[in-house]
Amino acid sequence: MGKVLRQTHCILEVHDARIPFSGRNINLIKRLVSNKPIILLLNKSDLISADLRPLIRSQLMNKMHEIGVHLEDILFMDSIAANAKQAGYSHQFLTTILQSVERMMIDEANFMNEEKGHNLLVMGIPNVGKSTIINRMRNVYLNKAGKATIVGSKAGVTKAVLERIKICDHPHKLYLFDTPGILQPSFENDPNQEQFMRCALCGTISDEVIGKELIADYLLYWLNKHQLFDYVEFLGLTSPTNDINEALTHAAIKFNQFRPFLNLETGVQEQKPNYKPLAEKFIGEFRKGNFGRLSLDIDELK
Ligand SMILES: Nc1nc2c(ncn2[C@@H]2O[C@H](COP(=O)(O)OP(=O)(O)OP(=O)(O)O)[C@@H](O)[C@H]2O)c(=O)[nH]1
Ligand SMILES: [Mg+2]
Repeated sequence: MGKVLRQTHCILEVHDARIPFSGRNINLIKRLVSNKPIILLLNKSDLISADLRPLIRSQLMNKMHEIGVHLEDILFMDSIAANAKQAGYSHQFLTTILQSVERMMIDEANFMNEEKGHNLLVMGIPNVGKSTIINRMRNVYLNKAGKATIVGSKAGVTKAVLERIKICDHPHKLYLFDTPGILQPSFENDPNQEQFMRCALCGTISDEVIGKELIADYLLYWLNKHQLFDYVEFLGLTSPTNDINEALTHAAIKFNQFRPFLNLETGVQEQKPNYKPLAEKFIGEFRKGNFGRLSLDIDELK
């Protein structure tokens, strides 16, 4: 990373737009990048309400300013939208990057070498869409189809710092380094571990680490707290509940998902709700955005 950082002219920090305040490892970023320009990309913004964007933007800018980190810009990306402009991959995005790099050039006169091109480094916690962004930039700005770097729905898909991936030729050559989710999510002032659970809900921490049932329990708590009751029908309930076991038991009936177990007292084979895949189904429904465009950090927005 150190070697890559020395050759980097601009950092693209990627984070999940559903959790703009949770899990960003800003102190580590601050230490690693020193004076390099940072552009924050809030990805997966298709999953939050567009109305919240200006508020999130201004609050984050202020927060970063307070801790002495200058952000060049904050951009909302929907990297899987079919239309490139709608996805956030406009000419303006490229211009923002080039302007940031140029400012760096003025600061460090001989730092740039036009022949070798400019290097960008994509950083962020796992599963926020770093590889997707690189592939999309290459696709839009270099007009290359296919994937140069691997994408996956689970945390930890990218395993090593890869080769430079070219993403643009004109007006300058731009290269990107993909990184694995090397930044661990960071939690400060998180006494109830809510930020931690929100990160888990967004898949930035492997589900296996926390356990799917526990993540489902937090999702149920969060939906109830915000009076969002679409889950009632989805889980086959008749009314809201705070009890995840009750919720998943109803879901077991609806989806006919039971597993056999031997009752040692009676010696009879019985059926039990198969909680794990049911919890996964419930979490999956949230992750697809089917309970609405939900901003998990909404209570922290003033
Ligand atoms: N809804 C939505 N999903 C996205 C978006 N961008 C990426 N994804 C999905 O998020 C998942 C993770 O994407 P990756 O690009 O592999 O994420 P990463 O940050 O490179 O992950 P690691 O390499 O594991 O750290 C994949 O299932 C993507 O399809 C987006 O803008 N919106
Ligand atoms: Mg990746």
